Amino acid sequence: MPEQPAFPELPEISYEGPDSKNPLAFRHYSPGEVIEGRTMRDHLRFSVVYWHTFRNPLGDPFGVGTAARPWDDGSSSVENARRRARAAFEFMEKLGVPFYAFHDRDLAPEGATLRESNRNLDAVVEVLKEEQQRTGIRLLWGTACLFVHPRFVHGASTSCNADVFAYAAAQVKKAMEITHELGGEGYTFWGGREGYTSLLNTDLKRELDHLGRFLRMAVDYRRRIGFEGQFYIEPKPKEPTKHQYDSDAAACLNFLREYDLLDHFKLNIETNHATLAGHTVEHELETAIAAGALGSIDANMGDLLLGWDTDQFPTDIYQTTQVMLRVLGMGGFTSGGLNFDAKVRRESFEPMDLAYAHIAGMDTFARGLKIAAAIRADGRLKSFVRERYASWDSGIGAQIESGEADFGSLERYMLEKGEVDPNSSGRQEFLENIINQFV
Ligand code: XUL
Ligand code: CO
Repeated sequence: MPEQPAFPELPEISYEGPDSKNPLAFRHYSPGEVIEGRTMRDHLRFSVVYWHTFRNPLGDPFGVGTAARPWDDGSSSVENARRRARAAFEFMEKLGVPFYAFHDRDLAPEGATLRESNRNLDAVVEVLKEEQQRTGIRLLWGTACLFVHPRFVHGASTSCNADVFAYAAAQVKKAMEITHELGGEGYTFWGGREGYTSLLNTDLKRELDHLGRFLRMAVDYRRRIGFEGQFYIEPKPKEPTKHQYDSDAAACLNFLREYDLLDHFKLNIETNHATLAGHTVEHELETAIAAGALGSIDANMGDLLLGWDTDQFPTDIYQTTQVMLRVLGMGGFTSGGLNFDAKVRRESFEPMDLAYAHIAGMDTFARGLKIAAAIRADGRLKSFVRERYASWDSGIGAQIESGEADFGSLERYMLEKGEVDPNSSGRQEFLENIINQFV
């Protein structure tokens, strides 16, 4: 802990139950409470993101940053970065969050050379290691920032300039090393500028091949250093580029299959990226789960009236219920978790807003978890769906599913039968009302 606390007004947050009016308490997140055989802490695996929570100045395209962060002197000194790391752990410890996640460049300032940047990073990793040991807080995943610096103007591994590919490789190599050193449970690849803004100047096939080559090198290097954390790809359709190659879960899965990388990666699904892609988050989760590839979740939400990645703290109980239904349905997280890739609004600029935002996000997910478990225990939703597909459990349906049937046998079957059995109603409104009974 820093000598002077960074968050003097923040106590350790504890569970006080649904009736508490204390804004600095959990109403639903009771870490030790067991649901479906696991504690809430282990189901939810909350993680604080370093970039938004400790580095985002809260600017927007029309105005400068507003964030008041008294522990941060605003300089890009290594000393400031080390002090910031202590403040981050004080915050996470008081909140009772078990994990965090970072980009290399959030942690430490970029130096004049790669060598200097690496040295800066090592100086901060030293503090992170101490703080992890002191608090027991662990690293959910690390990643490299391959999109802020002007050298990445045309992308990183998909840049038209081979030197940029080389720089990105060197940077990811170091980011993987520090993630490994800190015992990280995963490593994420988000294609910050891996895409294009105009096809007129773009060799799409060549860029995709380069991205495939880059990820293959990462897989090879992971083996070299014995890093066993899970690799994730994080889909996002656009922003900053007009088209990002890892645009949605289906595009990522197709890419990974095409480049024979599917055994080495899972997906990190982010709510607001799903909605930017024109999908619901539950669609993206189900697509990933169907391929056995849901790894982790960047938990946030968007704003229906704004068409960009607003990265808001998740406070929509209906949505967290939908997410937790899928997470419980797949048997829970293994390496992944609920990583709050979310930032407070520009208007919420005081340090305590960071606490209120995380408490809100954690309680909203805890409530979603409880509701999802109740819906599952009730069983009506599941049995409706099972019933809806009952024609596949025996007879002609079972023959089709097992591969026994062919076009000839199906024609014979239908010629004899004449017409299909009547369809039954989809009962959407009836089902929506069942969900509402629990929310
Ligand atoms: C950007 C985004 C990233 C990744 C990590 O929209 O979600 O912060 O989560 O690079
Ligand atoms: Co994200």
